Amino acid sequence: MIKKYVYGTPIPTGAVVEDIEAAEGGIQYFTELEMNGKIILNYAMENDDIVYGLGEANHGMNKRGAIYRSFCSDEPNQTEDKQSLYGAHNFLVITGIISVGIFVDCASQVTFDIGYKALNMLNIEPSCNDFTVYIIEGKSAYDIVKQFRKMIGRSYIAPRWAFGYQQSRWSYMNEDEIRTVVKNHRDNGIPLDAVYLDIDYMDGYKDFTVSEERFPDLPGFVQEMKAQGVRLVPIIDAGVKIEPGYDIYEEGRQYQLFCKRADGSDFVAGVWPGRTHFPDFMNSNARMWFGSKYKTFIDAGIEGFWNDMNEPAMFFTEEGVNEVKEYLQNFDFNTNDPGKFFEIKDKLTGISNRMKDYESFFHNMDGTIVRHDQVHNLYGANMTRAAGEAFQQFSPDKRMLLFSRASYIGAHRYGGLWTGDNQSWWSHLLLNIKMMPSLNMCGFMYTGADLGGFGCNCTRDLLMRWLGFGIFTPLMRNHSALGTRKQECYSFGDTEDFRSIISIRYSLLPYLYSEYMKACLNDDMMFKPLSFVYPSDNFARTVEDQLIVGESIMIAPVYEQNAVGRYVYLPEDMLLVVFKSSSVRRYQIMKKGMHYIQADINEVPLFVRKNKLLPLCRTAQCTDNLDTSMFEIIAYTDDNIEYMMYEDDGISKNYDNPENYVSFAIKDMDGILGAVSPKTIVKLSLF
Ligand code: MIG
Repeated sequence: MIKKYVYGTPIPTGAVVEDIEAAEGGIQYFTELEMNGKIILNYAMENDDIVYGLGEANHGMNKRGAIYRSFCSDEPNQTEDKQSLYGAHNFLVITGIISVGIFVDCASQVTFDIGYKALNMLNIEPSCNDFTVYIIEGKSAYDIVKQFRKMIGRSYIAPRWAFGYQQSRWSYMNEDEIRTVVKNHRDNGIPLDAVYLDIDYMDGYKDFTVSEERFPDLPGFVQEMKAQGVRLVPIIDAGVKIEPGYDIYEEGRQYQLFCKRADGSDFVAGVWPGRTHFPDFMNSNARMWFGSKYKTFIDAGIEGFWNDMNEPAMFFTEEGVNEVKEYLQNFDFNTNDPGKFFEIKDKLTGISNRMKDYESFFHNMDGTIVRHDQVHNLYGANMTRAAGEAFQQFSPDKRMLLFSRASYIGAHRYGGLWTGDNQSWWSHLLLNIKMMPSLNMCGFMYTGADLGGFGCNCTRDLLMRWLGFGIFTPLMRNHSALGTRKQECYSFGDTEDFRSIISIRYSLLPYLYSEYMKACLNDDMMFKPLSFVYPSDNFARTVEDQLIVGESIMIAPVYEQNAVGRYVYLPEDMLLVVFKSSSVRRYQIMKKGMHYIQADINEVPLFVRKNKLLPLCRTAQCTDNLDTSMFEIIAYTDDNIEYMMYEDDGISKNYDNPENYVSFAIKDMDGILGAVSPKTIVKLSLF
């Protein structure tokens, strides 16, 4: 049951696709206050209520105890005190004795105080009085999520090759460097499906250009890589370089497709290419225009893109720098005011992503002029939409890989997301684990974090453990920043453990892809908190570092340095499978309850649920070579069970074809349980 309440005159966000009529009367469950002319929504939480949601956000799965400010932010330093990350996903579920969902559909900033100022008070404060609220009632948190997902429409679906292992790094400077990356993977038998082109492939960081010197023949290079089973995925930045003669710049200016200042001039910010204009993604012509530019790359054989810097991130503006200059000129070096000691530093670092700059430019929303800060959270989302709609046009039958850094709910229909600039910290591995279900709740299904961490120097053990979790996430990409220690698997000496761990991913791939597809097609989640599957288990409600992945397995990643295992809570009897590689495993049936399980640095534990079945195929060096005619089956059962595996060609869009389901069944045959499937079953391990 969904009720919609409209406040003021909201700017359309495109988040909701279902037609829902506004409800009569006042909002339910929440109290509405007006303070200083601003509307605030309050909810009195019970002591035991859990609050799930907020998509890409800091802290635990349970969001209680902190303040979150939903405002797409270029925040590479994601310490625990940070209130805003790259996405703005305003959906929450409060669940305890009763369960209630709330989606605050608002194009500008919204602050969520979830028991921070007052332990049991949930306080939602949109920055303006024009927004829509959806209140969702349901019998459980999970039920509410499914209703919400249906309301916001089917999630973007990635091609199957994007489930392969992908290697990225900011600083691959030319074709030869990329050839070396691919060769090192292949020579060491480390599977690989894609390599990313970060900003250095461009000519002067100009969007939709390619440096002739460093990539003299992109179409040829794309084919050369594809012949080795490797796709190239270029980055696209939001800002367009100001450079007379550069076609994109000239067209944008000529057709008025850039964001403008109050005086009508094109807004200027300093980003990678130097002085840039921002395409007005809130304008449908600008979206069509920018989207059409991706075609150059698609014609060159490219099948995937990542959209970056679309919060939009700004290093500085001239206005901001001038303010600082003036401040410095007037700075009194004889000051004894401690406040000033810190102020000067803050003034300097404050020139990036300044609120004042966000308040100084405007969008033309097809006739309506809107100041940027009022639609800030929609900017990146509309860049994703621009690309997604363009792909639909010039590649209607073939899927493209697309994911973005900034996002708002609604963008989940056009692309996935990666969680931006994390760090090589153990705490960020844990954050990655906790974020997965929250992202799924908000519709983002093709997601993942920079494995190994983007900033800082990664250590071998951290990368191993992070991969041990990353083998389950749809986007499985190792990415690192310029200037950090080299982070490719072969950069840490011995490669055997890396080869083994990534081989597990490819064995699991048909299962993971199947569960991903079924979740997308049924508005469901692929990653669930334990409580969604075992709602009456009170201890399961408190577990935040284990996840249910699809219908058959539970994972319990090791995320602590020097750990040789971890405590795991089993909400029912399960089969522990510890993978050392795709083919080397040990098994143990474990009883419901708490256990310490051992998992060496090069081992990945997973749990097969009772009366569920896990299909595994033979590993491969890339998804194109995956043989899915033969399977090994692991099942923990004493009864007849069935598993429906979704399998299609992984690239066309005939999603709802009933032939895309393959059945695997364990059946009693003459008193013995055996496996049946249209696939060849090479090995059956029944427990
Ligand atoms: O200001 O393109 O999050 O993945 O490697 C940094 C360079 C710009 C930020 C992205 C990161 C990417 C980097 N970009």
